[in-house]
Amino acid sequence: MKIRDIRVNVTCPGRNFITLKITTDDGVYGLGDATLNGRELAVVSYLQDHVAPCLIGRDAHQIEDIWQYLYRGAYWRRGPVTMTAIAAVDMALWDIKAKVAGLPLYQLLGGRCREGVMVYGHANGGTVDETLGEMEKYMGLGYKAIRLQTGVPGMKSTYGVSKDKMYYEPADADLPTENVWSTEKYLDSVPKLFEKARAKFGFDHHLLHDVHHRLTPIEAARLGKSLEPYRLFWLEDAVVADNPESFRLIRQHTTTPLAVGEVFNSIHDCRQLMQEQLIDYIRCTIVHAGGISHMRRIASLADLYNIRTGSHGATDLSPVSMAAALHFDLSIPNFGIQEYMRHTAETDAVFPHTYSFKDGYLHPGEGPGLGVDLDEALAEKYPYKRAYLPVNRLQDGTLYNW
Ligand code: EZ4
Ligand code: CO
Repeated sequence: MKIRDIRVNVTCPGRNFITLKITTDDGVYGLGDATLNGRELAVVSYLQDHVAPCLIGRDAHQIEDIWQYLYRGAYWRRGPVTMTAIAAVDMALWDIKAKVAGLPLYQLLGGRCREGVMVYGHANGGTVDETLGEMEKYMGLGYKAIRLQTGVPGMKSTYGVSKDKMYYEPADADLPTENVWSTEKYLDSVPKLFEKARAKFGFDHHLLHDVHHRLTPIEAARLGKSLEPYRLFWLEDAVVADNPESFRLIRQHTTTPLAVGEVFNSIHDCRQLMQEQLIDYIRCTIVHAGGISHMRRIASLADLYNIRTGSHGATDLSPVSMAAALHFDLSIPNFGIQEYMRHTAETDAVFPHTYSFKDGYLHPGEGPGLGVDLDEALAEKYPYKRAYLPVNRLQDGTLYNW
């Protein structure tokens, strides 16, 4: 079954998505997400100019060989652009294989290990009370796990607090929006949010929080310690993980579970954090970490150290990624939780899919393959629109992590 055609679809139904479509000489096609938020066209070129010419005529069934060919064959290893491009090919080939087998993808990955995929939703608001009102809505929708983010008094904007209550979209401008950050103000506000949430709603729901890489290790240690009474499911991206040893310091001070990895693209980014048991959840995601084939390796390594998965699943990961994540999440023993940020109706219409939400769990559906399609005629109506993530500056103007 030879690869006959490779196309890269670019569409912007409210936000940009890049989708790879691989078609075989039998007429079977598979889809792969290739969206890298704010740097989309770099992956488009990588796929069109450098990957597609090498794949035409290859056997679509040889998923592992093609993965190795693209990874080793480039000579230049790793990196978000390369690993996103490889991920898109890998996802599309798994989709093809499962379609040919006539099975939902999770069956080819070893079958289901659980009934459904527990997801967390995103309650946020400008004030603590507004955030708790949103939390109540998520509880009403059946969510078992909810991430809480709230505005910081004295700061105009912060990560995770949206203008639109239904959807959160940080890549909001033609040039990067400039935000101002104060660690001091932030550190005062977070424990108050969780104290009030537990006092009001008790301990029946899992609660999560995303620091979005904004603390130093000792600040993160202090935050983790101050949140211990509220028993978080996890504290996410407490510090930048470029230096994995930062987590050693946090670990020495707090039992609040730690999650990291949404910007990782390789098992080598995870290795030391796992082997030294410095984290509890690994947030790598199929689209940015080399596809299903590479994520299986990451999850297997994590399992050796009692680390569970909690894959990134924000709106910049397309429904193709979400479907791939659900098949993967069902099939691995050490799944923890899956992030789930709703897409808009426009996005859902461009990517018709079989996955569905019920009582806090997502289910991939039982059709063959990933269970997602691309409506190309509709996609064409939404041309690419340049959009950047914001940047962050300290109050004195120093550029900081967003
Ligand atoms: O900022 O996906 O946990 N989720 C996140 C996301 C990221 C965006 C960046 O593209 O941190 O909201
Ligand atoms: Co995050």
